[in-house]
Amino acid sequence: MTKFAYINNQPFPIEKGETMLSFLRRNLGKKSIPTLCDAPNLEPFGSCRVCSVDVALQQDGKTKAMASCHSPVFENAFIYPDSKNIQKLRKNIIELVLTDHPLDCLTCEVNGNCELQDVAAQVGIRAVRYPEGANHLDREKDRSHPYMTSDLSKCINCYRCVRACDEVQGEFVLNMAGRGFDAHIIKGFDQSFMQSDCVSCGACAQACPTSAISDVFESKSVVASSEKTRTVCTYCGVGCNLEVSTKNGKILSIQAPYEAEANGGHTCLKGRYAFKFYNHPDRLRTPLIRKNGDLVESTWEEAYDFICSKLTEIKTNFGPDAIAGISSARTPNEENYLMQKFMRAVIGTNNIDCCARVCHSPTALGMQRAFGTGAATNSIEDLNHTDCILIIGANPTDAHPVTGAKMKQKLMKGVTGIVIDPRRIELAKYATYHLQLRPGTNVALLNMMLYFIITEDAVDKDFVDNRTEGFKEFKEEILKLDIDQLECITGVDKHLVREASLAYAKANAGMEFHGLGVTEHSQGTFTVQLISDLAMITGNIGKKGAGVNPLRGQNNVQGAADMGAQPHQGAGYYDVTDPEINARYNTFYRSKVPDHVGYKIPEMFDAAINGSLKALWLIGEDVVQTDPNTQKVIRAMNNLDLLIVQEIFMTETAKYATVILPGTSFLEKSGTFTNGERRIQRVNKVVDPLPGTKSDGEIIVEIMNRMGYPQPPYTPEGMLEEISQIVPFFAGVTWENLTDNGLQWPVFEGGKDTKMLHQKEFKRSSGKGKFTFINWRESKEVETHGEEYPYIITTNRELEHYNCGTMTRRTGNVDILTEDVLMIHPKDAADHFIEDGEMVCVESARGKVDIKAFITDEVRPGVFSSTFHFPEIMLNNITSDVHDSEAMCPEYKVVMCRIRKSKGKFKTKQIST
Ligand SMILES: Nc1nc2c(c(=O)[nH]1)N[C@H]1C(S)=C(S)[C@@H](COP(=O)(O)OP(=O)(O)OC[C@H]3O[C@@H](n4cnc5c(=O)[nH]c(N)nc54)[C@H](O)[C@@H]3O)O[C@H]1N2
Ligand SMILES: Nc1nc2c(c(=O)[nH]1)N[C@H]1C(S)=C(S)[C@@H](COP(=O)(O)OP(=O)(O)OC[C@H]3O[C@@H](n4cnc5c(=O)[nH]c(N)nc54)[C@H](O)[C@@H]3O)O[C@H]1N2
Ligand SMILES: [Mo]
Repeated sequence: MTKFAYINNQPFPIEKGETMLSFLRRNLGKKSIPTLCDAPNLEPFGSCRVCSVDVALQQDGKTKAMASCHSPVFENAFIYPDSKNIQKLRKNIIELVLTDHPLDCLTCEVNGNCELQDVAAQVGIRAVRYPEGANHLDREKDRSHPYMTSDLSKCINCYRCVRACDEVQGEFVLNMAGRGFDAHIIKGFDQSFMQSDCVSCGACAQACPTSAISDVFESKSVVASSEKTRTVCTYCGVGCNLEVSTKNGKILSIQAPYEAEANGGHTCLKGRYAFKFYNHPDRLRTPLIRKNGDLVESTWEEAYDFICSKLTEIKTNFGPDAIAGISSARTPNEENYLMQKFMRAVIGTNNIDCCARVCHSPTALGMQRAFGTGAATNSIEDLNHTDCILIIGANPTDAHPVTGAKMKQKLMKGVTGIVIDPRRIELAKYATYHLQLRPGTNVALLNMMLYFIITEDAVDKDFVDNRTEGFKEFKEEILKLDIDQLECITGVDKHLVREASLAYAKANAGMEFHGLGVTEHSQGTFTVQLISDLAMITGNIGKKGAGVNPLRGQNNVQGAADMGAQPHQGAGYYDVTDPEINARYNTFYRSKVPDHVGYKIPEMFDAAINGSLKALWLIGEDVVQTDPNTQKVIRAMNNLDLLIVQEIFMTETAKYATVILPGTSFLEKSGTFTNGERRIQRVNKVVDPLPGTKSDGEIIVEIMNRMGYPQPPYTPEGMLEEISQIVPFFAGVTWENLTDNGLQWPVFEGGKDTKMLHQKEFKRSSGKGKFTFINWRESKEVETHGEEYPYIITTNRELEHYNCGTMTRRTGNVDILTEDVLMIHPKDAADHFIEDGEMVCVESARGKVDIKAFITDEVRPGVFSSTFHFPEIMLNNITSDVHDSEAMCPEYKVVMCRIRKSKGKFKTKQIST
């Protein structure tokens, strides 16, 4: 039965769990009640009392002032939100707050939106009666950080920054020290932002209602009077929504919209602050063509003519399969769709791939085998409904920081956490179990878990019987395993594995997350199949708070594969070799599309080296820096007749190009990105393209037309309409109905979307999930090189830098993290007389790199870890081109190496920002 409460004696229905404030704002409007200490993404606090309202138990009865933000609304409450008494109370509070605040506050033009000013105006305060009350106006400003600054003379002790740091990011850097008049905000042990453990997410700056903590602004422009555009972040697959403030075509700042479903008012430092690359002097601004060995500026006309005549010549002389394309998961769906269409319908080859190959291709394949669909089964929001979070081979607080922060919050509040990682990642510190396995032994470890779940009778029999197939054979194989041998292989205590498996199996709902520590291995696809087995055996699929959730890497890697930027499946994951599908594509594209599988990226390089591949068109992927075995990649690039690089910066790969086409960044174009939870979101153009550049979509369309294929001019609306006709799970997607929060595919005609997959049946032809047993196998890398190179080096990522780093190295992030380092355990360091900060040489069968040692017990003895963000190091000089046996994802994570002190002196080149 509906319950009512009264506002000014008018009845309004109450919703479950509402506070008085949310009840009042829902019915009277967002701005109806002034608040200071309250913020949409923080827990109610009830400290400033500005939100007070009069409440009586009966109509016009005796009232009591109550802070509405933390008082639950109750049935038959009579609320008087603007009584005379309340108006006076609010004025008094604000006046006292202002008394302890710089006196020019009411007239100052701060760079952010000043909520205090707004609230003062709203309650009718124009002057302060007791100016001599101020006691902390001489506080020092903190100018240590490239992005955030504090001027605590403006602080009103509302605790919003402290709570944002605790409740949103979970970093606990900010605190209130002192008592009474001396109460003041401190960072860490009374340090500066830079000295403290701050991760620069900016949640405090966004939360601050004055500008006591704020973003650092380049100019004095006033953000409040700027234009605002909503778009989606270009970095990782979380897909944070951004609200970008611009003035006169320049970006001033970025905030996180509170109502964004993907990130709810939060971002990391990349999303919020690392945008200045967009108009950096190093941006490519004109096409370049190689003439007599040098890259020379050209017009777009010349570049197009050159490309079209070269491609035509190669196609005529060597056939369409002598040409290949690599599409960019950094660019929108529409551009990826066009690129694969160009390769298939205009050139006539399936030689098209994208960075999913080196990333989550095993996820797509493994999950397709087990469930029929290769995408995350659940939504990130499900973290609110889970009892157990299992994270294998992923490091979310660095690589997917907004999701990582949510996980951290859950783990701190008592949700069971299981981390399976050779490194002690940040979340391992909050988890219940950390299974610190030897790199390359996931299959053995997951088999141990599956063994215990079977032998300890923790199998969800109903789910297994009704929803799956292949269990009987699977179980027989699992029971044959020798647990002691697996314990030895993985290096993880079997008792610990047993406990962790039972904790996951017995949770009401257990949610699995995985990353590259799973996929970038020779048994990557098999590991994903075992992860799927683990979810099925425990019935953790098709329900809330559960599922298999790959943390997809690039902002649009899900989308690039959905759009068909892969050689075996076209747009919508249709098998290119199926004659019926082929006929469908032929009709749709009005062109003959080949029906044999094309080259995957590593096969492209092999073909270039052996001379059968002549031309490669590469959009937004720096393969020389990021693909394994750099010297081999360089050989491939050098052996091509035509290398087209479409980029925003002169990357390591672009240096080998025959032609360079200057594209535009996400801030200069419109389209859609699909995040890791299948959410298709609108990317809206924020600023005009830099002069001389063109959007990637426009470039592809112009080349299509010049090659004789009529493709209408690029618009996101038009492209989505075309895509929705061929990609079945986009059937109901239109530019308009995506609105602000996007839609999660499959999207049906009419626009209904899907938060969770496989609720009733799986997408495989039998409708059942498939159990598969896989035995662990030592990597060839270890077998071949283990003796000569006894250490393992694996890769991780750092929060501040993104992949090849072209973008983040051209922002203030480089002031926070300046170089790649080698994590080495104290024991290994001591064995080789290596001191912290010394240069070491790490050598593998492919080559060697000089890198600075960072001694830490975050890694286990025998295992090193590093990053690949800086071209001065070029870590991939040592990685191997051994691949996942099924999906050909490189085995970046297990590289055998040896180490010695290095004589080399080295300094990272600082790019001026
Ligand atoms: N800051 C930042 N964020 C990023 C990126 C970035 O470069 N910087 N890149 C984006 C991209 S493209 C991707 S794909 C994602 C990647 O995000 P993640 O999947 O989290 O990637 P990594 O940190 O490379 O590897 C994850 C973890 O695998 C562990 N690991 C290594 N070997 C093994 C093993 O054998 N078994 C297990 N269980 N674990 C192992 C590593 O120690 C590491 O902690 O991040 C995205 N987000
Ligand atoms: N050792 C080691 N190596 C690895 C990995 C590892 O774990 N270990 N991880 C691998 C993984 S998972 C991945 S995904 C790859 C990532 O490797 P890359 O895909 O090469 O890396 P990104 O830095 O994401 O850069 C892509 C390029 O796109 C450009 N770009 C950005 N936006 C646009 C745009 O809108 N248009 C155009 N034309 N260009 C644009 C950027 O300037 C950048 O040069 O690295 C892989 N390499
Ligand atoms: Mo990736």
